[in-house]
Amino acid sequence: MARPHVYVALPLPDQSIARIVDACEVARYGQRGQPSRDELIAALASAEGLLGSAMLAVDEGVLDSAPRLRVVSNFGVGYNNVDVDAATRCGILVCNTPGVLSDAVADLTMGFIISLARRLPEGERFVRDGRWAPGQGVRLGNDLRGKMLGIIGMGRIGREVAQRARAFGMDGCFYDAFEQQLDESLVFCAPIALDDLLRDSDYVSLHVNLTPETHHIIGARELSLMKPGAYLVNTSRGQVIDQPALVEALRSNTIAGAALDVLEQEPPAADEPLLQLDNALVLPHIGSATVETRRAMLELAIDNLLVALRGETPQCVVNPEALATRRVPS
Ligand code: 8YV
Repeated sequence: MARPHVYVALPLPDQSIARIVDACEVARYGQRGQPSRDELIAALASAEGLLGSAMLAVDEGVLDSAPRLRVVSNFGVGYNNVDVDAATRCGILVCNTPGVLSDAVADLTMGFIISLARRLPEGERFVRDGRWAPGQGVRLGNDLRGKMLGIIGMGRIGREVAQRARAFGMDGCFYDAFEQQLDESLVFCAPIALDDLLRDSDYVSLHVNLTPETHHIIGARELSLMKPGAYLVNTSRGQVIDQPALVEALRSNTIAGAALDVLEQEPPAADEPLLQLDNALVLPHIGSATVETRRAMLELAIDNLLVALRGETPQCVVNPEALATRRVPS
C-alpha cells in the first residue's frame, strides 16, 4: 500500500516525529512559526494528513483546495482554528488533544489566581526597581480561603481548576451552557446563572471553547456586573473577552485586575494598551507549555494522525459525524 503523504506544520525535532516518518512520506515546515496560508495551501495539494498547531488557520478555502486531505490533527485541545463544518462536508476528520493538558492549564490558572491575590508581579517589580528599603513594603494581598471562584465552562480543565481551588479553601460556583454531570468530589461547586456568577465571584476564570456562542462572552456589560475587587482570569482563548472593554474596565477600576494567558491578537501589537496597565498580568500563551504536557500532546496528536490515516477511528475526533462519509485514499 502507498505510504500516505503528511504535512507537519510544526517546528519539531526529527526524533519527535520519527513515528510519522516511519509510516508516511513527510513534508515539513522547517522554520519557526507557522506556514502562511499560501504555503499551507501549496503543501496540502498532495497531503492526506496535516499535523499543525491549534493556532494554524485551516479555513474553508484551505480545506477546499486540499483534494486528498483525510485528517487534520491539531496539536492542542482547542479547534476553533479549523472550519469543522467544512471539514465534515469534505469528509475530513478533525482531531485534537483533550485531557493530557488539563493539569498544566489548571496549574497555570491557580498560578494566576495566587499571583493576583498575593500581588506577585507588583512585589517582583518593587524588588527589581530597587524600591525595597527598610520600612518600605508593598500593599497587602488577600487570602484565598473563603473567596468565591466562578468558573465559566466546566469541562475537563474547569473541573481540575475547581479541585485545586478547593484545596486552597476557596468556594466555587460554575456556569456552563451544557448540562454537566459532576462527580461527588465537585459537590461544593454549584451551577449558577452567568450574571449571578459574575456578581458573586471574587475570581472569574474562563475555561470555554471558542465558538460563536462564547465569542465575547465577557464584554462591558458582564464586566460591570463584577465586584470592584474581583479579578478576571483567562487561559482559554483571547476572543472570549472583548479586549477593549476589558482595558476600559481595568483603567476605570471597574474590576481590580486581570490575568491573561491568551489575547485577541497573538502576539499583541507593541502598542497594545493592556501592556501599559499595572493591573493586567499577561503571559505568552503558555497554558500547556511544560515538557511533560507538550510531549503527551504530541504523542496523542501523532496517534490521532496515524490511526486516521490507517482508516481506523482515532481516539479524539471532534467531528465523529464525518466518520461515516470520510474520504478514502485516492
Ligand atoms: C497550545 C492551546 O499552546 O491546546 C490548546 O488549545 O491553545 C495550547 O495548548 C497550542 O495548541 C500550541 O499549538
